[in-house]
Parts: sequence; C-alpha cells; structure tokens
Amino acid sequence: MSIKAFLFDLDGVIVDTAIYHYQAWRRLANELGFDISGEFNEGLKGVSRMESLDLILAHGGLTLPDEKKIELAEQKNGWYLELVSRMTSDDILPGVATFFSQVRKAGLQTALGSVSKNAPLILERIGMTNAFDAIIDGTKISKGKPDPEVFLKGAAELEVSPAECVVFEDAVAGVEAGKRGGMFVVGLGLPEMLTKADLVVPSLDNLTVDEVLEKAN
Ligand code: B16
Ligand code: MG
Repeated sequence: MSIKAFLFDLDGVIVDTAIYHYQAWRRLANELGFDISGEFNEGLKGVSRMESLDLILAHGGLTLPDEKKIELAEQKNGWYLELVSRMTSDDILPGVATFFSQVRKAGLQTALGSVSKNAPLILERIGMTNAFDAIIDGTKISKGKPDPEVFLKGAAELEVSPAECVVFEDAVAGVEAGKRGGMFVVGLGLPEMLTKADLVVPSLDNLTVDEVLEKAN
C-alpha cells in the first residue's frame, strides 16, 4: 500500500497557536488563584477544551459545578480568540508553504486534523483554508486526541485507508492518536518526548516530501 494523503495537526504544526492557548489558560488559572507551567501545558496540547479545563482544575485542586466550568471555558475561549484574531499569514510556521507546494506536486491529498473548534477561523485568518481537501475540526468529532477519531474521519473524508496516510503532529496526544489510527506518524519536536512517532524531525522546515515518502512507504 502506498501513501496517498498527508494529515496535518494545526496547533504547533501549521501555526504556533499553542502559545495562545497557554496564555489564555494561564490567565484563567491565575484568576482562580494558582499557576500552570509550560511543562504542564505540554499535556494540554491536542486535548479538547473541556478536558483541558478538567486537567487544569484538578491541578489547582478545584472541583466546580458544570455551569461554572462552561462559563470558565467560554471565558478562556474569549481571551484565546482575542489573541488569534490578530493572526495573519505571517504567523504560518517556517517551511510550511514550501512543504505544501511539494505535497501538491507529489499529487498527495491533504486534510486538517485538529480538535480545535476554532480551526476554520484560524485557517481563514492565515489564508490556508484552500490548502486542505478535507477539514476535520472540533465541531466534527466527539473525542479529542489521543483518540484517533479526528484522523480516521480525515482519512474517511478523503476516501483513503489509514495505512495510506501520514500524520504530522507536535503533541504527545496527537502522535498517539495517529498511531492508534494505524497511520505513519511524523513527530515534530523532540525525539525524547515524541517517543511513539515513526520519525521525529524538529519542524516542517527543511523536511522534504520525498524524505517522508521514502520512510513511510
Ligand atoms: P479549542 P490541535 C487543540 O488543537 C489544541 O492543541 C488544544 O490545546 C486545544 O485545547 C484544543 O485544540 C481545543 O481547542 O478550544 O480552540 O476548541 O492541536 O488538535 O490542532
Ligand atoms: Mg498540535
């Protein structure tokens, strides 16, 4: 079976919105009387909004009723939206544009696999909506990463099998989601952190499509 499609995570792969999620969650934690570290934030990457809030509240030793949690999640999202609404194509991470033009030349299909409900808005802000043949975001799934749902839906929408897909992920939960989905996973980041990935590189910058296909096929 040969590779037919590349599935991309959004935060940390195409753009660095993880920093904005962190800033907004940290602001919320601070208002609740505690702090979260950058290391703690690593565990929130790829995790859905409500699951992230549960992890944060547990970290701060708080138990709150559901209505309050919904209110807090909305507050965090408002702060996050303020930050991402200022994004432009200048925020696209280095190497992404070159990599995508190689993907097109190679005749591969592309899908976005993000658990963020804000993914379509971000793609619009950075002018990349048309770069994807399928867009799976938080409104189309019921389970966040590490569940493979987001990537399996991407493959299904492109009408390819999981074994014909390569996933690009920067988060531990996202790498696990791709592996659980039966896909070849390229981890973007540190090998000591993304231990389950089939291949780990620092970012899409300087990575070539041929290099990926050689390893994945
Ligand atoms: P939202 P990804 C994920 O996106 C983020 O990594 C994670 O930090 C965030 O909580 C989640 O989206 C939900 O985002 O609150 O915007 O719906 O990494 O799957 O692209
Ligand atoms: Mg990510």
